[in-house]
Parts: sequence; structure tokens; C-alpha cells
Amino acid sequence: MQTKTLSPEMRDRTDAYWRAANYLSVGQIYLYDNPLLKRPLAPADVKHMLLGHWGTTPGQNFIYAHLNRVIKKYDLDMIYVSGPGHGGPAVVANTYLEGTYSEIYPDVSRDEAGLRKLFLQFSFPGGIPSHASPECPGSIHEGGELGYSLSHSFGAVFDNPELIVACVVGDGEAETGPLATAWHSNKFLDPVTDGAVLPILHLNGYKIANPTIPARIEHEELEQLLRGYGWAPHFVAGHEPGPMHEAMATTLDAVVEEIRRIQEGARVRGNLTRPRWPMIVLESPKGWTGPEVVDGRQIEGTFRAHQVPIREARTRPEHLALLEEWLRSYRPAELFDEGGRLRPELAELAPEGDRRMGANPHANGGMLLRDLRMPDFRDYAEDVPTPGAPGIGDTHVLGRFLRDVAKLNEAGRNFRIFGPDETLSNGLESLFDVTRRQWDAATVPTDEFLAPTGRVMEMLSEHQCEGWLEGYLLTGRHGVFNCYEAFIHIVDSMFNQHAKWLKVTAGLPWRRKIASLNYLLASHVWRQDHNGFTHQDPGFIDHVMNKKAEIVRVYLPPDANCLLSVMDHCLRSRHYVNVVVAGKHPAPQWLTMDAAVKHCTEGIGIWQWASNDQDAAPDVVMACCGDVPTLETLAAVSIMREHLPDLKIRVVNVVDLMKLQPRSEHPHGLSDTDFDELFTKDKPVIFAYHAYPWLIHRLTYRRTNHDNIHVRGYKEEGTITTPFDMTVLNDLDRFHLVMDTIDRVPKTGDRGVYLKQQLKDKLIEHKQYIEKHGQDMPEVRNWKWSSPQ
Ligand SMILES: Cc1ncc(C[n+]2csc(CCOP(=O)(O)OP(=O)(O)O)c2C)c(N)n1
Repeated sequence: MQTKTLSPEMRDRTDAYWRAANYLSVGQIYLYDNPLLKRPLAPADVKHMLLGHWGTTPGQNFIYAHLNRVIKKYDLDMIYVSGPGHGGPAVVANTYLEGTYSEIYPDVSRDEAGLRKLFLQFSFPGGIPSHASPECPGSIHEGGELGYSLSHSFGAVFDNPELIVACVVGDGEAETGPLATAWHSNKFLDPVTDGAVLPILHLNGYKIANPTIPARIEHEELEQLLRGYGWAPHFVAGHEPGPMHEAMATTLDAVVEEIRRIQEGARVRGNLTRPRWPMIVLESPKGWTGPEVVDGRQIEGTFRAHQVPIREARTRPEHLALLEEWLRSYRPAELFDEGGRLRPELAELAPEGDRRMGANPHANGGMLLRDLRMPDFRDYAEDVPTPGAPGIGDTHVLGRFLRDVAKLNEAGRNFRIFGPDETLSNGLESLFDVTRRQWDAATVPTDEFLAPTGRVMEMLSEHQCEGWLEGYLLTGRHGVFNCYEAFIHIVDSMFNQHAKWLKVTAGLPWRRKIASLNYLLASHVWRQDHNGFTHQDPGFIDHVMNKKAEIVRVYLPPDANCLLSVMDHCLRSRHYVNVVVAGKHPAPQWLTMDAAVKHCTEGIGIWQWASNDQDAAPDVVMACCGDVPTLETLAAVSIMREHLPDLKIRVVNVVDLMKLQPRSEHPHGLSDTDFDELFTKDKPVIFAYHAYPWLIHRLTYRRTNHDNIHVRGYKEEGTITTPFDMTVLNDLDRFHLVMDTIDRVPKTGDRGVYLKQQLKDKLIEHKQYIEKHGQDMPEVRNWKWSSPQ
């Protein structure tokens, strides 16, 4: 390398800083005591359990040290995302070296005692995890589950024009589906209003036990692949530290200047052609600077460097000697003074204050979070003069509200809607009255609603939508993910990781709360008219319910006014995952806005206008949860009130699913007294539920009347058919609900038996009718609730 970006003195100091980070990383994995190696390493200085990932760590330390240099040189506002976040020792070491770690955890001080704690706590009971976990300052991405680094990074830079996210992508991680598609994020970035992502593909060649694909294709093939994704890759390759420092420094200067050129071109000169953003491919040995050979087997530069290269240092003297040699190869006495403090000429290489990547407020997004400006959701109310008034489709009503949320926060640039090509399909078309889908690729005149800047982000990848939104939220903004109910399962695992992150950060006082992750699941199981069986799956709720009660909330508003009230609440909430399931098809409306606000605030309640048990104990409780189950329940109630007038019926509607759980399990849970009052201690409960029935049993199994709760829900029967037939296929229809009641309430007597016979006949009529006419019977289609006199 002929370039001279680094003076020899600067190169040596950068190398020393890197050695310090490497030393601290090895120390974290191995050392129980003797942190500065002031005496010969003894077996008792080594931890019993050796846990952690060395392989990725020296490469990340190298990157971090060089990023520090460009942050200082160009005064960059930069955060670091560690895709291979299993390299926790690297981020911990670097945030310690720059001082942020000790500011947050004063006990882990910048001296010998602090070093001992730093080493001991890592992967140790009562200590910190081995990943770039929430406990680690500067991290918004744990990287435990690989694949999301690039989408998180893009989420972070949307609407953050000054921010650059340096995103290390593991070459193994790059094989995952979410990461592979995340390269396309560059077609959505607006160089004027958004910041920049600098991907650094860490080509260290190996995963846990295999080579990586990007490392085993021709150089040209990799370059073409990345160019094909629209990037301008810069390669830094080698293993000799000296030339590598020079190459990395030169390359980083070039890419930072290129990013600035692109941004200036767009912002100052109005250049709107889609830029080819720069990225780096860093090709360095896995386990770089670690032991070359252990027990006759090559370690450095192979997959064997992935975790802990020397495993028996406590018990085998030759391993202990190797470990000591490795640690001493970093020459700790040159790096830290007698007291264990990083020498000042190295300490000054780190940026200062908030420019340190561990202290950058973007990585503790709650610090930057501002409330949304909210329109009054009551202004969007559907007019409901009487229960059963016709509605245009609940999400369409919500769309008008979200449109104005988008409008009111346009200037604040802190609210976005994400969806995999479904914002229109899910009924949120009103958004396009005021904003566009952000899109930086080519357009043709027949396109709709595309613009370089906009509040709606659509890419046909649920992973991207989720990852972008998470990155957006984690850096202190707000958003909604609208998705077909069935396909939200694609991000089950990403939801898991985010929920875990929220749980852990909720317990860290220095981490500020962030806005909730709001899912709007429309196009739900009961109304998949175009698509049928493949699109019918309400199981995301079951999945979500496994997570900590403090974090998850599930709402099934029965109509538009309830949906407005629920969504207003969700958008104002903090640090939750809110799942809201709503319909988009024209459907009857039940509650005035005033009633809806009360109902949603309570989360569950008796619908007095539909019940007739005010002056006597009910014979049956008809419970419902979800828009279609509510419709079928009310239709069933109307049949019973006409044909079985003596029957005392109580209608209970559930908006907030968590109300069903005991209070000891969920903060929203009803007390046993309240539950028993609503559902009685001994009367049959016919429960029509939106999703898989078992969940209701799971939530209520400790309640007094549990044996008497009979749940109807989706039981995996579906196809392309009429809306009513979907409920029939799953025994959730009004006729089945009435027949269930008759079976369980002896009081219905012979009248009940005759009614049951008529309803069985009706079900046959229904089948014959739909097979002939291709739509539901008029009495079903045109059914309306009429309040009994
Ligand atoms: C989605 C996912 N699948 C599997 C794993 C298990 N795993 C942990 S590290 C790793 C290899 C990662 O390789 P790479 O991204 O190249 O990182 P590096 O080599 O830098 O450690 C695997 C497969 C995981 N963490 N996440």
C-alpha cells in the first residue's frame, strides 16, 4: 500500500488501541483475576467456564478503532451496529476504552479494580451476557439472532439526516434471508432527509463450523453481487496489521468523503439520481491475532477460532502457557499504566462526549423520543345511531386518523407506517392523501403514490418492515407495522428478539423507554376472500402471548370506534408490543364513540343493550372477541331472543385479551371477583373467539367457571368461500352458537330442540345456496341487529 493516510506514529497508536481492545476482549473471555498480568498467569486466574466468541472480535475491534478515527477527523455523528453481535467482548471493550462503560457502570472503573470487574462479569453468573446485549452502551442491536443488522441500521437513519450507522455484517449473517434482502434498503433511502448506512461486510471466511458463501465465491462474483444490489464495494484485505491499518484508514476516509459527496449533491445541488452508496468488505482472518495453532490444529483463520480457542487453560499447563503468551502478545504494560488506566496517548484516540459511539443518544433512543402530536381520535368516529349501523370497514376509518397523525407529525419527522406492499390492501388508503411511499428507485407514469420522501415504507419483505421499524423505534421515533394477519408469522422470531430487548431494557434505569411496536393486523383470517386457506392464520396472537406480560398487549376491537380508541392508546404507549387485529370490510358498528371509549378503557364488559339478564341471573353468557365473532354472537343472540324469549342472555365483549388472565399473571388481568361477576361461577359461557380456541382456555384455566367455558374459534378450516361460510366451516357461525347454547342450557327444553332442528336445516340450506349462487343467503347478508323492545 503506497498511500499515507496514517503517519507512522498514528498507525502505531491505532495499532496500540486495537491491541488494547483485543487484550480486554481476551481478558473478558478468560480472566478471573490478574487483569494486568502483573504476575505470571496461574490456573486460578482463569475462569472455570470459558464462554464467548473470539473469532469475530478482533475484526470488530479493528473496525471500531478505525471508526473512532474518522469520527474525530470528520466530526461524525455515528453509531455502531454489530451484526455478529456474539462478538460482545468487542463492543464492551471499546465502550470501556472510550469511557462510556464506566460512566454508566461506575463500579467497572477505569483502573485495575475496574478491569478485574470488567473481565469477571462477562458471561458470568450475575454478570452480563456474551453478546452486544442491551446492557452494553451504544448498542441498539444484540445480534444474538443473526440477520437483522442492516435493516435495523436503515431504520435508525430514516429521518436522521446527520446520522451514519456503521453496520458490521457477518459473512455468515449475510447468508440469512433477512440480511440478503436488506441490501435493497438503499432503494428507499432519501439522501436529503435520511442519514447513511455504511455496511462493513466482515469477510472473515467462516461461521461456527463452515466456510461462508461470500468467502468462497470468486472475488469478482462477490463484487458483482454487491454492485448488483446497488452498492459500491471497497475491499480491504490482508492480515499484516501495518498495511491493514493503512488500507482501512484510507478506505474509510474515501467512503466517508463519498457519503458526504452524495449527501451534498442531493441536499445542496438537488441531484436526485439514486446514488450508489459506498460500503466496505473487510477481509481478515477469523480469530485474527489469536493463537495460530492449538493441540496441533490450526485456529487462526479457520472456523475453529469462532468461540474459545484455548479451552483447558485451568487444567493443562501447555494451554495456560499458550493463553499467557497470547495475552502478553498485546503488551499490556504498554497500553495500561500501573494503576490499570489506559495510557493518555491512546485514550485521546477516542472521540469525546456524545460523539463516542457508546454515548451517542441515538443508541438510547428513548432520550430523543418526543410525544407524537395526536389528532383527537373522537373526531373520526363512525356515526352509530343504533347498534348495527353500517360501517365502511374499520381500517378505512382508522386510515383517516393515521393520515392525520402522519400530517401532524410531518414536520417532526418521527412517525412512519411500514407494510409489505399492503397499506392500500389493508384499507389505509387515506394516508396517500397526505404522504407517499418512500421510494428512491425508478418510477414510471403509471406508478402510484411513490416519492423520494414519504411516511409510508413498503417493501415486500416482512423482515424489512419489522427490522426498519425496530431500528426506527430504537432510535426514538414512532411507527406502525400493518400486515396481513397470516404473514406476520414471518417475523415471529424478530418479534421475540424485540420483546426480549424491551424486557431487559425496562430493567436498565439508564435506558430510556421507547415507543411501542404497534402491529395492525388486517386482512384477517375470517375475511380472506381473495386468497383462501394460505392466508388464514390467526396464530400470531398465541405466539405473542408467550412473552412477558409487562411487554405484550393484544387488542381485538369489535368495530371502528373501538379501533380508533385502541390505536390512539397504542400510539401513546411506551415500551410495549401492541397487537391490534382489525377488519377492513364493511361491517356493522356497535358502539358510539362515547361507549367505545368506555368499553376500550375497561377492556371487557357486558353489552347491556344486547343482554336481557338485568333483572335475573343469566342462563348463558355469550362472550365474543374480535369483529367477526362479535357479529356472529349478536346474530345468535337475536335468534335466541326471538325464538327463546325466556332465556336470560348476557353478552360480554372482550377488546383487551389480557383481561382474561389472572391479575397475578398480567397487569391488565381481571380480579377473580370481577371475572366471576362477568362470567358467573357456574353458567355456560359460549365464547366466540377470533383465533385458535385453545388460547382462551390457556388464559382462563384458573378461573372458577373454567369448566363451563366453551370456545369456538378458528380450527384450521378454510378455503376461498363466502364470509359466512368461513364461520360455518369452523363452527363459529350464529347457528352453531345457538345450537351450542341449546345443548348446554336444559331450560331451552323442547322449544330449543325444535329450534336446533331448524338451524341444522338452515346450515344445509346455506351450503346449497352458496354453492348455487356464490354468495351468502340474503337473510345472512342482510341481517341487522334490531334492539328488542
Ligand atoms: C439466525 C441465526 N441462526 C444461527 C445462529 C447461530 N450462530 C451463531 S454465530 C454463527 C456464525 C456466524 O457467522 P458470521 O456471521 O460470519 O460471524 P462471525 O464469523 O464473524 O462470528 C451462527 C450460525 C444465530 N445466532 N442466528
